[in-house]
Amino acid sequence: MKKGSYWQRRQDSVTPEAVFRQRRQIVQALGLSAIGASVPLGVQAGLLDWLGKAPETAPRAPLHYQGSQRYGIEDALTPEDKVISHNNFYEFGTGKTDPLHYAQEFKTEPWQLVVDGEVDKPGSYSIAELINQYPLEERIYRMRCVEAWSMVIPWLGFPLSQLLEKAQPNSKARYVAFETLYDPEQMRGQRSGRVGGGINFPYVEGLRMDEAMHPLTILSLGLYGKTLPPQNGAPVRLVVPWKYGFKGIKSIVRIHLTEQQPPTTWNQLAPHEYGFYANVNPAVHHPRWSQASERRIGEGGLLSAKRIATEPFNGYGEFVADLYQGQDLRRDY
Ligand SMILES: Nc1nc2c(c(=O)[nH]1)N[C@H]1C(S)=C(S)[C@@H](COP(=O)(O)O)O[C@H]1N2
Ligand SMILES: [Mo]
Repeated sequence: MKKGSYWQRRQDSVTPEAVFRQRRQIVQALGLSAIGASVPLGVQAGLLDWLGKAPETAPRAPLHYQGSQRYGIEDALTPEDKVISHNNFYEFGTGKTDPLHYAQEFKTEPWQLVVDGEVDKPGSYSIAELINQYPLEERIYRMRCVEAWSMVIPWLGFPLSQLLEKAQPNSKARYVAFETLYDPEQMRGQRSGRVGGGINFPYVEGLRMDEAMHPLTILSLGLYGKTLPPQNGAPVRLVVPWKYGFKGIKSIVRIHLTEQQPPTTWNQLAPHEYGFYANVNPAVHHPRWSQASERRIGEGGLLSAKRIATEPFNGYGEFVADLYQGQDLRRDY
């Protein structure tokens, strides 16, 4: 990790809320409320992005945090209404707005996060215990979904390394496995293969030990100054900004240190399409689409969403490329 190469900034001068209000006024003035049927499909996504829609979401508590870091990324924040209404959370359905619609009753209290496996000091922690033990900071990170859309999100969290150090990994600990809650009664996507996209739940993810200990890897408990909404993975989720979004497992109940590389959900479902590493890489394409560029959610004009070039390691190469020295990242995709 290079020191002093990031810069700090609290927030964009124009708040997302102000932008949102403005757009609503323009839309009303133009009488555009009935947009849809007559607009070609390719144009609709960008148009809907631009118009926005006020998301109704479960109440969120403000969180205390210290400092805000961007790690070299100067992009404008994605407006909060986009961050909390365009989601991937297959436990609540495969559609981008399914999590917003179906996760609002999700119970995130009480909640216990178990840390066990190859450690000397296993434990189980409530969310309050985590917040009291580890000071939260704001991390403004790009998030690049493997589906070629992206956002810039102000997360609140703390380095995963702090929690792992407390557990005291033993000499066998080479990987870290993560597991989402399994609760079909609450999660409609876990009740049938169709709604949940054929995933074998619970959703599981994994990192190599050095990736898990990297200072950019955080456990997040909030975004935009408040606790996470359920659709973004409340009460605690992983954020690994140089990897595709699917590595950022949501609503975690267990962190398990292992000797062997753990199975991961998308790799199990389609091994030729999704690897264990899943580092953002514009030179290695998904078999069914290019990874050279991405659609930045919430940006672009009325008739076209903004497409930007995808960067190696999602723009975080100066901090993380060293982790993969000597590795062929075309094979280890
Ligand atoms: N448990 C679980 N975690 C998950 C997913 C999921 O379906 N289930 N989707 C992943 C994918 S594909 C992405 S892109 C991100 C999306 O995070 P966001 O909805 O907060 O933007 O969450 C990841 N974490
Ligand atoms: Mo994703």
